[in-house]
Amino acid sequence: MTSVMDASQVAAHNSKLLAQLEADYAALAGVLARRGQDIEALTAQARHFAVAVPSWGVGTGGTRFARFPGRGEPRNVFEKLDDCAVIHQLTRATPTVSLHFPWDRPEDAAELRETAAARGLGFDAVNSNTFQDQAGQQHSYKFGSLTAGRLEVREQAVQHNLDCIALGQALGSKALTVWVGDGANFPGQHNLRGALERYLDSMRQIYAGLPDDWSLFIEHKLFEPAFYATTIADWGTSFACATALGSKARCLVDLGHHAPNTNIEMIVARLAQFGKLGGFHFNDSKYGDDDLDSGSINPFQLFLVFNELADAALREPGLRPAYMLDQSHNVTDPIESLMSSAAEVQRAYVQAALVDRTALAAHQQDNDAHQAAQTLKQAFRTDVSPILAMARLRSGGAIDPVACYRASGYRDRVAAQRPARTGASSSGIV
Ligand code: PSV
Ligand code: MN
Repeated sequence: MTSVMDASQVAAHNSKLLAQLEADYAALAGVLARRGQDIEALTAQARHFAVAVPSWGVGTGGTRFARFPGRGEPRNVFEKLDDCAVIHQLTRATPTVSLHFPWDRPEDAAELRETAAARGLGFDAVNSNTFQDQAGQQHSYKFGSLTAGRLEVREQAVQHNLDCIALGQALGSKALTVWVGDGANFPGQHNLRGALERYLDSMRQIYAGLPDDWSLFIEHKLFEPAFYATTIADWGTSFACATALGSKARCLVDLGHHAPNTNIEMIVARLAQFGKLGGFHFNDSKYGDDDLDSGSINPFQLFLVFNELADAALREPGLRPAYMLDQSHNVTDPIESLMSSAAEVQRAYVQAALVDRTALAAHQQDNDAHQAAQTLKQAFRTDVSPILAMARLRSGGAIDPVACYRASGYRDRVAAQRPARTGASSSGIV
């Protein structure tokens, strides 16, 4: 495997922090032992945790007002893989990349697959894109894609998704995520029921093209770019469509795609209960689909999501939802944000494993709401940072990924190799 970062730099970084980490780890082990919990089992669990990096996340994002490019942004999918490899090398928690087509369409899929493998990376779900028009495209998606009133537009959108499946197969992916921005900006613009009927008709054709061992993830989103009625706006519609399509179709929950204050952990519990939880796009938000770093605004919500997942895993040991980040980095170095975000999602996963489920069930049975809530809070308040750092160290990563990355000078090096470009970002956004 070729490392993008010099392994000796990682080793030097770790040796400086090792004594401190060992002391913190021993102290936490003592706290957990008093609660009857084994730190080694938790560290082993943390080492198994993995979340996919979105290829579009390593480029600088923007808003609909402006984009302020970062230094050394990747200019193509191969450079994106280099950045993703740094993230995985230091965190050891991001072994796969989720690609977005046509933004990441390679000329030679085999070459891309080999390059990824050489960097220790594989591919998670591939994402189709019928929310933008591409150069040379015959029919516009201005008035919808899979739901469009005109048959030729729908056929083009279906074909794009089938092309994504073929490309994903060549790359070793096992899932297609479909998010469409289709909807209406005005009451009366289109027939609400008719749009969903056309969507289902299009999705049936895509579903028919899925290989046997593939999944189809339906991603819902409340609003934007449609501001009156989005066709796949909520988990209920997503669930109904996934059910209508068949067992390979499941729902994908992007944390930012709900109205403020929505109880997302309950959505997760419902989807898991009925066998339709396909995966996640992790990010955080305050107002809408802000695409902020995971855990940066509402880490308790993230913990509660993982608390439901931990409960569901006890009921269905085979449950394996796809974990993916989906964020837009406008003011930070994307590599730093993605490393920290992967660790925040991993943190919530470990904290959820700390919940004393026997005590929780007893408090629930006794209608002791206060102690039930405190049982969750105790797990959430536990600083599991030493477990995360030890898991990284033992897996060959960095004790402090951001510090190690900054000391490495990687951004300066790629800034010299990748001259700035104006216009669209390599993420495809803005
Ligand atoms: C839409 O807002 C979304 O969450 C979908 O997952 C897209 O594929 C992604 O963002 C990138 O724009
Ligand atoms: Mn998303």
